[in-house]
Amino acid sequence: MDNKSIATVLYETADLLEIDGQDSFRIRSYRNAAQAIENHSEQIKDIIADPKKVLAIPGIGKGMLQNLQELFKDGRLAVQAQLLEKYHPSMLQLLKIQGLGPKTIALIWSAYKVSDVDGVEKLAREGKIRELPRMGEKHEQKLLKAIADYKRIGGRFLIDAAETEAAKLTEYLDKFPGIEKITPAGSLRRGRETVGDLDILVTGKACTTEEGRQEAIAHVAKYPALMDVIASGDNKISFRLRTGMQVDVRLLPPDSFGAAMQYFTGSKAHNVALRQRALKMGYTLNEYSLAKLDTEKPVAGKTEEEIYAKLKLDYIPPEMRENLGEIDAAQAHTLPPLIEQSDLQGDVHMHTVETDGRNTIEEMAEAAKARGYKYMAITDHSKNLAFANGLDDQRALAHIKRIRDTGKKIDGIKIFAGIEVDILADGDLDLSDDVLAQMDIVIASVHSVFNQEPAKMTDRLLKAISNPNTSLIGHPTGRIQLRRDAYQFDMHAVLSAAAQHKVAMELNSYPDRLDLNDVHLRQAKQHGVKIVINTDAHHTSHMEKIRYGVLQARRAWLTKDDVLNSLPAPKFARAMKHEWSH
Ligand code: DGT
Ligand code: CA
Ligand code: CA
Ligand code: ZN
Repeated sequence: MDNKSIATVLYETADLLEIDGQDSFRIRSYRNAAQAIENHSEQIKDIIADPKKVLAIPGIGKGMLQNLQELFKDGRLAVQAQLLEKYHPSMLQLLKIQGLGPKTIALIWSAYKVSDVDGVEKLAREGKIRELPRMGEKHEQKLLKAIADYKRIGGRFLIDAAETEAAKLTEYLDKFPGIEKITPAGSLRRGRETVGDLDILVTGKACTTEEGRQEAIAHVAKYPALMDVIASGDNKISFRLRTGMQVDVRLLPPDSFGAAMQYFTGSKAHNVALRQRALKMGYTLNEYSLAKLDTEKPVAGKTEEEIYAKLKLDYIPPEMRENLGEIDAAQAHTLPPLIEQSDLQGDVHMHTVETDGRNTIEEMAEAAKARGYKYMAITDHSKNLAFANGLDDQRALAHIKRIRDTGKKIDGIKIFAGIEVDILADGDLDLSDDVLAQMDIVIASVHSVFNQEPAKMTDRLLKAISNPNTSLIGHPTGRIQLRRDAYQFDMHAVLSAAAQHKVAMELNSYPDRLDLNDVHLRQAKQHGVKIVINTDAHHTSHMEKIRYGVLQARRAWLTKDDVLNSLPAPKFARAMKHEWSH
């Protein structure tokens, strides 16, 4: 259990205690401890055996120490478990709704004994929330909107969160003797930008007998981060994690593993098309095997490769399985060679302590070099982003000098001096043209005034693109997944202008950004617009997020030729000055 998971349990317990009407001192002690642990640099799991060290953390007393020891011993807190039993685990879902705090939830519970999202929505629709003390029609409307928002995005998770949960569960499952192979399938394997639920497939000796499967399922049910079991059968268990994420674990005999991988990786649309093809060829295809239609004799099932081969198709990478032409291309042997992470020679959107980053130029450069990059760029913010301590003309010039001086001192990696300059509300760039002209790379980004009329936003972007200093547009749609929608503009007009001016579009690898997304990337490619895949790293540890960007690029069928930062440094430098050539 890492510090974040511990903090989550303590925060939840505090909320449940509040719903239960317990005294505020006790509630506060849980919140304080959660906050202290969340911000503590050392992992509690590494010091739990040494009570003195744990007690030295401000906000943690003897009672909380006992709680932590219990959490590590049993994987849960008895206080929390009892409260969840009293109010039902769905209470934790309710707490996730914006603006619906423990006090209101307690009020609703005491009046109506309702503790789930659908139940509360029904009460609000029936006008029963406004009848509660201190509540009115306005509260009720706000609550309905919050529930709608929650339902629209609440069920989905960012890809990195899904990946982390899958890795933790895999580590746990791996400890069970009869389980030999564990693989995530579903949308996570296809690299979708968000994930609805986790689909985990396991196989091994335990999966070959009824008794083995039941033992394995019992083991899964004891997973410490599990909140409640939704359904459990002969070869499947579905459950919800404390984080709210839902998981399906399926147990399969080794002979069916490939068929199951194929089926549960999806997408559903890809599967439907593939099954139609199978039928035409005289086969049936399901999660157990590809079999002869007439004799039902299996002809493939152990691996995905043999299934695609039997269907006379080249192997289709999971990221492409969306029924967007990949089956025809696989038949015609024209699947493109998708870009790979190892094709990237540099990461060229990074921040340092000069603005809102956490590391120095040197530290970022060493980290980029350690990743094997041939080049990188430091691109700090401009002055319009005042809260990030953005650079004015003078500081920007001093900063690029520092970047270039650092570059002279560090061998083995080329450091480009750049800027992420704000696109102001009227489309002007935030720094003077002669300063921008001295940069190796100019990333122009919108960071403010997101709610312009679409026509105005389009003009704003077109003006930024036509500035001769602009090399690429940073996170071009401005969306923050699960939190903020993209600003509205005419993508077609913007991509046409980008192609004309040879201004590239960024694919920002930050898991909550991931824009351009797969759909827009495909459009960009059709327009002949080149892409740069960046991390927008604000810390050396962020550079690894590049893989999420690469996944989206692969989902859009991009190859090396579409991505400028797969070029060697000199050609890349020219591409940032509008000379695109591969
Ligand atoms: P998600 O969870 O919403 O992010 O998306 P997926 O793709 O993981 O969808 P999920 O979890 O409902 O199902 C996992 C895979 O199982 C899906 O990608 C394809 C397969 N599958 C599910 N339902 C059907 C179905 O009705 N027909 C077929 N052919 N395949 C299905
Ligand atoms: Ca899924
Ligand atoms: Ca599923
Ligand atoms: Zn930015």
